[in-house]
This record gives sequence, structure tokens and C-alpha cells, in this order.
Amino acid sequence: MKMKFDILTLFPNMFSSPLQGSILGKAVEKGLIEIQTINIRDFTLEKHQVVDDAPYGGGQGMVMKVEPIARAIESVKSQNRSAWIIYLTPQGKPFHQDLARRLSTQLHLVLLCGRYEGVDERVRELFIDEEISIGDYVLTGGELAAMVLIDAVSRFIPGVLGSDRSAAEDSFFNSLLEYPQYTRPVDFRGSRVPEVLLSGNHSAIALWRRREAIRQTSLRRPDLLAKARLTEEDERLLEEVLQGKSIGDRGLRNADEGQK
Ligand code: 4HQ
Repeated sequence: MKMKFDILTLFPNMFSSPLQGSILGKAVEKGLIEIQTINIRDFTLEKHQVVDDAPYGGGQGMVMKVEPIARAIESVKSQNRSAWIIYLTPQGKPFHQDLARRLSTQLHLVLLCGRYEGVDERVRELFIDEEISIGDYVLTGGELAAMVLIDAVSRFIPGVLGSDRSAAEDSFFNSLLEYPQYTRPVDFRGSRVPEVLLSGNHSAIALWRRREAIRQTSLRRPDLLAKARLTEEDERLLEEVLQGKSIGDRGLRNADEGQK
């Protein structure tokens, strides 16, 4: 089934190039996803099309008015009552791979992009199903956050990544970082591709990659490693990593082990 994304924004133009390019553009062409931008300004009732106003109680900046947003959401909902309404905000639950996977099971996501100081609180109270943050930093609007979400969610839709790849196979799936990748040439200014990758020994290569994934994770994201479910072999590889074997050693050792 085709998945639909409706984006409610004051800046629909921002979405043209990122979503037309490359993989997402192909997914749209293949009919796997549909992305529509809806300009909140089109849902104002007065002639000056005002979408923001000063905050009650004073303070700096402007707040997005409830009425145009309410009318825009109601227009989307009138087409599909089961649409799931998301507001992108630093106050939302942190976005991560598991959340992307769960959202990919919805048929119709509506992404509300705030500007200025955000939306009138009654928008959240009355219309929002879920609030999501893409990270602890402040953007100029929710548009880039919506694009991040669409990109990560779309990768879970069968066919989007191409026939022989699935997002479920990504290393994040086992909460480890990816192993290092190499392509030609074998020698770049004296820096060589690990020998094991040239050996043609598939089990040795798989073992090397697993060990290097564990190494990268241990070095850069010990928090992820602590949460990962490691097999007994993984635990053994972690021991080797912690004993400080170098990437180069590893490659040669693995090739040797594999040949025994
Ligand atoms: N903003 N994750 C402020 C974000 C954001 C984030 C969106 C800026 C909402 C009102 N959204 N507007 N971080 O920084 O999702």
C-alpha cells in the first residue's frame, strides 16, 4: 500500500528539491510514497492572510495562530479520518530508528511544521497525536525536521531502497555502528585496504566486519554498545578489541583463521 505524507507548512517551496532528488524521488515515481505540501496560509479566512500573532502575556517573537492550522488539519482529516498528526518540536519525543520503523506502518502521516515561537498551545491540545523532536538543537522551523522524518521513515517501506536491500538489515537494527568500507584503489598514498577484504574469504570478512563494527561502536558510542544484545562470539570480538588489536592485525589474523 502506498504511504502518504501531508506536510502543513508556511514554506512549501522548501520541500521541492530534497524530496524530488534521488531515492525519495524514485519512490514517488514508483508510487510507493506520495508527498503533498499544504500551505497553512491558504486556510486563513481574512484578506490579509495573517498566520501569526503576538503572544498573550507578552514576550518576544510571534506565535502561529490556531485557526488556520485547525482548518488545514480538518481539511486533511476530512479526506482520511485515520491520518496520524505529528508536530515537529524540540519538546517532542526523541526521533530514532525504532520510531521511524513504527511510523512506517501508518498509511497517512501529517507533519505540522511550526515557525517563529511555535504554535498556539491549543493546536497541540486539540489536534496533535504525537510530538517528535529530531534532536536537541533549535531549527528555524519544523520543515527540515519533517524532511528528516520522511527520509528515515520512507527507507522502511518495501521497495524504496531497491530490491535487495532493506532498512531492517542496517546495522542500527542491531544497535551497532557500521563497519569501515573501502573501494578502489587498494593503496591510496600508502594507506592500504585491510588484506582480509581482498582475501575472498567470506567468513573471515564477515568476522572482521563484525569486529570492526563492535570497535567503532565501543570507541565512538559506548552508550549504544551497552544497550546492544551481543552474542557469545560478539563478546569474544569485544575482548579482542579492548585488548587493543589494530585494524591491520585484525585483517591478517582473520584471513589466517579463516583458512585453518
Ligand atoms: N523546531 N526537532 C522551532 C525544532 C525542531 C527540532 C521546530 C524549531 C519547531 C517552532 N523540530 N519550531 N529540534 O528545532 O523538531
